[in-house]
Amino acid sequence: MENLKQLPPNVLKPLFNRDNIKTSILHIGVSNFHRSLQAFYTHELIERFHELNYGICGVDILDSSRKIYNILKDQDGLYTLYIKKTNGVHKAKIIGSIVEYFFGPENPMAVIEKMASPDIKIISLTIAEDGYHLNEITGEFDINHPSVTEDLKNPLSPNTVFGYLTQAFKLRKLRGLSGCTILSCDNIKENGNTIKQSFFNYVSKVDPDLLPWLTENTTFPNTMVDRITPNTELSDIHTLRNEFLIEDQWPVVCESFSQWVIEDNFFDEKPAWDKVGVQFTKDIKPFERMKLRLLNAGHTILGILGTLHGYKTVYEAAIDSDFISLLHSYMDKEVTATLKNQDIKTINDYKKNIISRFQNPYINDKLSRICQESSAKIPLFILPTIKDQLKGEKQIKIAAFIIAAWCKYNDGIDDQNNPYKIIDSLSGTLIRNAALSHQNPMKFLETTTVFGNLSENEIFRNYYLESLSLLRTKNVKDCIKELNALI
Ligand code: CS2
Repeated sequence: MENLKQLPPNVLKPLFNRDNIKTSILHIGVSNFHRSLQAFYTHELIERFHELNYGICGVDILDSSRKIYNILKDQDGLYTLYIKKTNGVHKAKIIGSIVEYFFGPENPMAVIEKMASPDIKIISLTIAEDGYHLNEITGEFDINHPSVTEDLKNPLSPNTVFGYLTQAFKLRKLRGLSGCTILSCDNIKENGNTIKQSFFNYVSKVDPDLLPWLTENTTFPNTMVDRITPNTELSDIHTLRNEFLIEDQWPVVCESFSQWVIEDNFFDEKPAWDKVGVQFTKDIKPFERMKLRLLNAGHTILGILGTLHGYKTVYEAAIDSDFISLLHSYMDKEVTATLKNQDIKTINDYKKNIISRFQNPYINDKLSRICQESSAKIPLFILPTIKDQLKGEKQIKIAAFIIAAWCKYNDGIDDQNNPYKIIDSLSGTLIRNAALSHQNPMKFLETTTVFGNLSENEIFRNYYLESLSLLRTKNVKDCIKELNALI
């Protein structure tokens, strides 16, 4: 804190006294993304509107988060948001909204007590797709997941978010306190409904008597979250040190664009985030669909095709005119018709904006980040478009090509003959089925944990098989050119 005063004038410092801030938001999963979006908006609210009651208490519950916990503890919760505009204007802004920090593996009871505190009005979370323990196809909660079974054995020393929430709400109920809002900020479909489904499923197994109380005392707004936040590179740490004289062990880099839309369904009072640009809405679906099916799918497309070609960053793929022309066609011809209840001007502006965001030369967003956990992303970003198109206009040629390219991606070698690593919790299955697909091309599509029964659809199957055989004989760039000429 004291060090802030020594920073040069080109650094934006918090214009508020952090000692006066009370925490009423508890956030689980202090990821880069949390720090670039929710903590940023909350900082703005505190700074510009003196809302001193909305400080954030950060919580991490996984042992793998020990590093960020130690660093933020060391830095008094402060960190730099390094905002990089497309035009080369970069800002270094010190974010001061995280004023407390707890670490579950060190002291689970302290976390549970804090969650149960009546001061906490919102428990928000970014726990990533796999933190929900839901099967995308069956929609069922995975009660046999090792972390879940551990929790059932040791409820007072939980591993999962659901274990923590259960203990905290049991205490609230016992003490005659009220509940609060549970705000998922993960980039998944209907994140509020999803966390509710997982949590209630968990509670119905461990403590069914708590369910009626929870139903009365909690709400789960859905949210749409958007800000491209690449992994922090050592070079960012060095630049901040050299150009801004900031010693930050783990700054966060992001683009200047940001969007956070929240369903207006809070249990208690809500922070006036709308004063600083957050949108509250009755119906989140049109926003969410637009974002997942355009931006995230666009990323996945550049990620898979770009990696196959040998590119390393989103930027490289996004300035390749063949790639961008395919992406345009995908958005216009396959996705747009599926974006119900969203006006066409908003959709067109969004599409245009996406391309220029991808073309930001200063955001060193690695394709390896984008391709990580594709088995969780593709069912969210691309399969819903395919399903809707199969019910409607049946334009799925590019989507089928992408799925076929993903099969080839799982061979793990690019068109320059360089190997790359496949980081995916299903990597074993994906790699095996991709290998088998050299003899039996349907094999990969029959990975039902990802695709459900899509392989049974004849229209899709035919496009997919056609694409896969093309991809097996030509390099990806030529395939893209050929496809572009056809559509
Ligand atoms: C990316 C997202 O992980 C991915 O595949 O598409 O992390 C994306 O950068 C964010 O959702 C942007 O809001």
